[in-house]
Amino acid sequence: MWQALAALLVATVPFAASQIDRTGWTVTVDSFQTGTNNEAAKAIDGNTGTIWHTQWMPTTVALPHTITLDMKKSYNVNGLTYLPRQDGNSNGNIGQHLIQISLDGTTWTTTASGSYLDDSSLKRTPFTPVPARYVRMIAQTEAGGRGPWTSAAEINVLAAASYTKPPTNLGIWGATIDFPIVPAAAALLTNGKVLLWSSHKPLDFAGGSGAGKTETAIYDPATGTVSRRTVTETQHNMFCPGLSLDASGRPFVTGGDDAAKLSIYDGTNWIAGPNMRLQRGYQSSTTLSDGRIFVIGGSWSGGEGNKNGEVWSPASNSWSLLPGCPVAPMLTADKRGVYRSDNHGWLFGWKSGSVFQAGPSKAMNWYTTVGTGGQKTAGLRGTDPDAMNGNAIMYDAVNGKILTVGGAPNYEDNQATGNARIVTIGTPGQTASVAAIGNLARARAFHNSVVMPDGKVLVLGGESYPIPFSDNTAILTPELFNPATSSFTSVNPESIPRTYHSFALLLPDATIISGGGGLCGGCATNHPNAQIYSPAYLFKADGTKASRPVINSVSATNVAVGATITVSMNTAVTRFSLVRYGSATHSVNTDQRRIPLTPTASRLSYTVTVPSDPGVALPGPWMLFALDSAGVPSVAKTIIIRA
Ligand SMILES: [Cu+2]
Repeated sequence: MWQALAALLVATVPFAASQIDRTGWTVTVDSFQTGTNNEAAKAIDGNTGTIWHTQWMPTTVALPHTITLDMKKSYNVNGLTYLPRQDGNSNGNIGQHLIQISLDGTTWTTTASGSYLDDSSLKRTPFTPVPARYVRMIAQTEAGGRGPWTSAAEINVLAAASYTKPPTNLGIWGATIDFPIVPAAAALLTNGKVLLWSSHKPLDFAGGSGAGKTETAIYDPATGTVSRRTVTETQHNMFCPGLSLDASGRPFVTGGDDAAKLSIYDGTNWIAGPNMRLQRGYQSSTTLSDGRIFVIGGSWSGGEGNKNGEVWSPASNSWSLLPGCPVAPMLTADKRGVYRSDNHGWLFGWKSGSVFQAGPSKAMNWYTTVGTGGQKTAGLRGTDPDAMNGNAIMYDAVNGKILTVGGAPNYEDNQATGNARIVTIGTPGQTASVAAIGNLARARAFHNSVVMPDGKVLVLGGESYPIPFSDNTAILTPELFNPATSSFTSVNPESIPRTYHSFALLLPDATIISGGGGLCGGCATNHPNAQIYSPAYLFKADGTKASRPVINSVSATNVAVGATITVSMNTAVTRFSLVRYGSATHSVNTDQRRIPLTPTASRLSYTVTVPSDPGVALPGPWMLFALDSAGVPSVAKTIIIRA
């Protein structure tokens, strides 16, 4: 990572299209201070020393405040930059906001929302290209909560190279969501919100070992609001951690920059757990069939080598080393040695307390966590090379089906692979069966993959030549895996690179959030934002929104494995699925997995049965989706499954 900092000095910013010349524009605002040279035009005068400021005397004017730019003709636009005041005063820095565009000044479309960091740095909000004559910012809060003011030194609009209306049958990227941090890690919470965090700093990782704090944010999809919180309670810099959702859905964060620590978030409070036995960073963890959590690897932090397995037990809230779970069989042959070769394991908690390790090493392994642990080879992943920073996704847990996709032999500075394999597992300890399928059209590493309610898997972002903190070979076009054909199709591109330190997660409304990337201070590759993708299944053939089946009620939301759940629908559906809540950091998401369910029906009342093996239906929170005959999914009901 340290050596990679040199590379960012020459990195380019793909979205940094040119600023549109503001000559002749007019600007209108809801409020400005008279008599102090703070009129609206100061936001587009090219002078960073002058500011637009809303009225503060003799009385203040309440938020929200709006500034509207009339560019006098239509442009294809794909972003806005906001420079807060540069005079050392923070009053009026914009926090929560909306960015909207219009062709006629009457009908407005939101292209971005979210919250900016409360500092004087330039705020860049890229968004999906769109034609617009008018652009407006609505400031909903003052970033520091100091008063009801809004101020701006400069606002610029960025021109897109081109604009093509994206076809809905390839899914649609929604408005950009701005965050006050670069989210390098994320987890879906059982309250429907998304927890995000960076390091001890909002936009930078450097110098964080021992910092004892983490910058976090929470995004609420229901309201669009983004809140920020500095977490000091657990004295843990959670940058580059291991991450799992425990049996009750709590993000369980191990190691990283503060390499022995354990922090658990219960949705309200951060709780310090016992230190791990070994110090780790870039380890992986997975929740087990009995609700314990297994951790292995992690030489990026806390010393190099021999990062063998250990397990946390919720019953005793303590860690135990597992001497029978050596890390050696799962090392890659990385040119940087063990510092990189034990990173980011592809772990799956499975039957009878076992763990299946599908990669990134070309060797696959079984671990057992019973007693003092055990390890057994599971064979090679076909002819696949080591695939660091690739993905493995269990898209059908009932049949033990795992898609592996992408990655690179070395952590950085080498060509990624586009290889894809279907790995099938069954009884723990048995050699896995491996089938090669058609490659990705675009080789990539540092990407993320998300399993969807219908069993398809969206592969997003990444770089074809992985270099941390670089977007030079960023891949903007996601590819959609169809398990029925074992093939990939390209969908509408993202507008923002999602490479190193990015994340993606399925949301309960069956959309996918893709965000983050960077966390390198003043670099050009910081992406403190996300976008939400609405897959094609949410649209009709004519491009209008599909009408979605609605789960009126479920007979239980907290069930044991093997339980039956009766689901009352508003309309006929043909299938159901359970998708476990996800967590994501550094291209690893050991939490998500999908269980297809075949219902029995009595009119609009459907009965589904949760698998009886807790290694398949891993304990924790799951999203229950109903799908109609056209494949349109409902919004999910959350079901907690107990071992
Ligand atoms: Cu990292």
